[in-house]
Amino acid sequence: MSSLPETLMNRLHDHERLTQNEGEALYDLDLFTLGREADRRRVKKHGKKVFFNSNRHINPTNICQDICKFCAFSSHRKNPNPYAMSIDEILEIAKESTALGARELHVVSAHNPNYGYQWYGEMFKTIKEALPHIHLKAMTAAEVDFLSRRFEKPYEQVLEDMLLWGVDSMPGGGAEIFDEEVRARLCGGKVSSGRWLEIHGYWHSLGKQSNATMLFGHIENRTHRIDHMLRLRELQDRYGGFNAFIPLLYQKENNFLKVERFPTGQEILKTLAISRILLDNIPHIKAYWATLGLNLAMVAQEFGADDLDGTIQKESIQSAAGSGSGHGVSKEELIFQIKDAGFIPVERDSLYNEIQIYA
Ligand code: V47
Repeated sequence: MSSLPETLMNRLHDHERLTQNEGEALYDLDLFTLGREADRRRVKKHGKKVFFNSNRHINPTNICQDICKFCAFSSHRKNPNPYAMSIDEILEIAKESTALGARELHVVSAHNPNYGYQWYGEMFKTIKEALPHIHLKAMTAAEVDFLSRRFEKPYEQVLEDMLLWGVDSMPGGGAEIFDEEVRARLCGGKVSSGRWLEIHGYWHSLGKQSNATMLFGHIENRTHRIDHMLRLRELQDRYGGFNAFIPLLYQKENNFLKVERFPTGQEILKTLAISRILLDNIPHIKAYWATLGLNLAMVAQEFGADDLDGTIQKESIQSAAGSGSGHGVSKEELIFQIKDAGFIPVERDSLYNEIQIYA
């Protein structure tokens, strides 16, 4: 049973664009009604397809000049183990990963003041020269902002240099929660919300694509989540460059953020479903299995999500905070899970071109 005013129910059924207040009110719907609305939109866009890719995360360093309270990856965490890879080490990992089937390298670093600006260029160019077919999804807007400030270059120049270095698309990290007050408590000093959005907007204006994340389940509330989604919807109306929205569920171990209550499975599924409903202009909703766990990520496919991310091979950021994603998952397992849940597995590339449908 729903408990929403009739006018809002009608607007929801008619797929009209909902406002901040209406978005917040969606949480009052029972899970199945909300899920059905999200699923209608998902089926209209993607039928029964569930997308995944063959990828590998590489995190060249965990030495960071910023201190984000939720972060367990940085060497400021409770159990420090600072490292900084050389370009040769990164290349070795890149080669191993492609030998294991990765088509995409997701390269994200902490904000290490010891790497020079040209180091980034050399690193990406070295990978691209050795492995020209690999897709480089690299550099969050937080890193772009860090390089821009550290080396006193406009962020536009950093983004244009990334094109020259061979970066193909940008990941959605560093968005956290856009609300300025919550952000100041979580990660004051890092890229501001406005700058995060400007950086993605400029990247899109260059004809390139990216993703957008939202870190949830910590000190934010529903109002902040809806505000976050609507800021993304507004930017997407201008350039259309976001491929996927990725709600990242907060992992609580080994960091300095004090959180007392964690979201229920219902709240998590509602948040994903609402994102599918509100973000009518972002094609894909990713239920990132590394933070949700594979089981809930599969259930989320019934609640608006259509993507799981990928095989990952190795993951350091969420696993440092307690997720079970450190060693990735095999492609065969993803295919089995997707089929077993009654969906159609589709291996995609990084820009959602379909590579193989496992009917
Ligand atoms: O921005 C850090 C998050 C993000 C924690 O674009 C945490 O396809 C949960 O952005 N609990 C980086 N999350 C990862 C990221 C990402 C991941 C997968 C796919 C894509 C994509 C992007 O990890 C950070 C931050 O929000 N994070 N600590 C934590 N304790």
